Amino acid sequence: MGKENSEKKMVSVEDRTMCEATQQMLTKARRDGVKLDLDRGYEMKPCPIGAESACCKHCYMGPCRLNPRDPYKKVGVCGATIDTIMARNFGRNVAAGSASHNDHGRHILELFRGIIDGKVKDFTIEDTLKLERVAKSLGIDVEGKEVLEVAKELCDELEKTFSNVDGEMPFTKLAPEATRELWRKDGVMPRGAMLEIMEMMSRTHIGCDQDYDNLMKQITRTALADGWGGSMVATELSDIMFGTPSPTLADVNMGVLKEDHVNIIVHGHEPAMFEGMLAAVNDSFFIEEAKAKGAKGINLVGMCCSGAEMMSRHGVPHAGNFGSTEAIIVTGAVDAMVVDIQCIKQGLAEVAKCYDTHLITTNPRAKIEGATHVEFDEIDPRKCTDEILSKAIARYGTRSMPIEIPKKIQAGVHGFSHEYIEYMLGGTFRGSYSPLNDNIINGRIRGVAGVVGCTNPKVKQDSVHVALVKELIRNDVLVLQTGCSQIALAKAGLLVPEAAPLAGPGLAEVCETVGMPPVLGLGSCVDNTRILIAASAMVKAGGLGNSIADLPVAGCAPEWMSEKALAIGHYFVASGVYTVFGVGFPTIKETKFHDLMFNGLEKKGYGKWGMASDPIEIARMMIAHIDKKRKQLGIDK
Ligand code: CUV
Ligand code: SF4
Repeated sequence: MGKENSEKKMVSVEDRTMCEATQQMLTKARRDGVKLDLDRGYEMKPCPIGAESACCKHCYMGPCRLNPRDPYKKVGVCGATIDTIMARNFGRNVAAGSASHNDHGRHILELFRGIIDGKVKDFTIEDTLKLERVAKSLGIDVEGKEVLEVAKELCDELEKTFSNVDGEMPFTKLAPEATRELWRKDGVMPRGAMLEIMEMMSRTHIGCDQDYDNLMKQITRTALADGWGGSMVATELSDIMFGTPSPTLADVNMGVLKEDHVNIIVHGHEPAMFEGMLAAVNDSFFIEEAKAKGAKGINLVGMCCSGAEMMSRHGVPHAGNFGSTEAIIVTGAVDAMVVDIQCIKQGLAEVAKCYDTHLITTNPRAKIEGATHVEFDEIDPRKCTDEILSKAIARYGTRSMPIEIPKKIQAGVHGFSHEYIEYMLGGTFRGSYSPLNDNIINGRIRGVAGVVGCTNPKVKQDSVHVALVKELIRNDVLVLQTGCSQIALAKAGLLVPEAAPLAGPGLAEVCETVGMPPVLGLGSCVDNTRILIAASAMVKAGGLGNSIADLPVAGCAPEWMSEKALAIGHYFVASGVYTVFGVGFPTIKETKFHDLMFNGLEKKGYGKWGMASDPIEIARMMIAHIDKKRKQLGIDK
């Protein structure tokens, strides 16, 4: 009877995901009796009070639950109002998201210092031109200095991103002056990330900051300490160490797995371990080992954000986004899934066990019960990568499961760094402004949208991303992408110049002239900072106002799920961008805090939040905002 019930409730795989490869694997998993996140997500009934952030568990007088339908009727035991409770919850979400990116950025900085000190020998400074450019942009005098000298000064300067207790975070210098003036005037200029996150946590303790407007200031500062802080450090230093991406052809989707190869998937966020793996799989010793076991070779592919980063930099194939990480193990063809930090579902351990796949954690900050831990150390990367290769090759040799790899594969162009976008659309001045600004002013390009972020099993995987982006480009909005969203559109075949006819006539003309796709893939989540830098460059190129808030741009994370996404969303809002989230939003509409986020911030000169779940509705909201900005700029002919 229980079984009958659950079968009746089973939603068709086509309703869980629009990714055909993932559908195929979900069908197989159901047949095999293995439960995936895509089905768990459907079966979970989220707490309706928590979903709207109407509960607080910041002390043990509670937890206190307020009524989302009548939010001002009650207060918590301590007297906290709904606005205080929502602001504190949101603040702690943003603190966690900002902490994740800053921890990642600080780790990258440590690697950079290790190279400078000579302790790290397996990595190097790949892009010395970018090193100089970034150092100069922070006011470091590079004249007549050796590479290592400049690197050391840059490293010392960027250390302040994390450790400053006063002053202004280094990379905020890159923002337009008017935007920085606003931050200074309101007292939200970020100092050091560790300080901002600590202060966010302390101010949200019971009985501390209980004014939602004042809390918003620290929330804003904590978010800015992500976008103009740790995330930007991660992107810029990774480019300097591993190379700045330029357009690269890469294959995406589960068809990148090869039945007759040892398949190793790397999934996570930090590039160092993946770079180490890439070096190790080309070692002839292991290739011979693999051949001795009957394999044709070793196939290294990525997933999620580190996958997106490696695809951008080196054209490493990408097997799928967040919604497909459990599903791909169902192929039986994954000999090892190697992970580091963030967005790694604990459920992977169970699925890996069912399909005899090695799930290998590599980072001391992220172990998983039931997984094998092989720690990665930058000073001796081969110790870890060699052990992983041995395990994966041995598993190939003893494969006993039937293998089923979905034959889906899609080529696309990835790796549009902000430098490349500037070069491609702004390098040569034609009119009074850069060609990108010219094309916006003359209306061929109506505006620019960033469509980014996760997939979420609450909604049909990829479907909102794909429908939204198609609608935006159809309306001549150039789309910039990162993270799991970029992978969704890559699978849908839009990251190729041949997709230009799907764009409106103006954008299509620009794409055809330049030879670029209407949708540009910028990389991983930390690479959202490339959008901040590109937006700042648009302001500096002239003709489109004085601050980021003046630009005809908008952002969206249509299938978001993580606290990092909230931190990213809020740093875009705080930098001046209208940012729409899909799925749902942890606030109650009829409250003062919600009104501050969705209206009030814009009146103070920032961007603002928006929320809608239907992709066409989201597109309409973003385009309406772009049109409003065009009108304010007087370019709405
Ligand atoms: Ni960092 S944060 S699911 S991997 S985009 Fe993908 Fe991106 Fe969200 Fe996570
Ligand atoms: Fe309840 Fe206040 Fe304690 Fe929160 S801090 S749990 S609202 S008493």
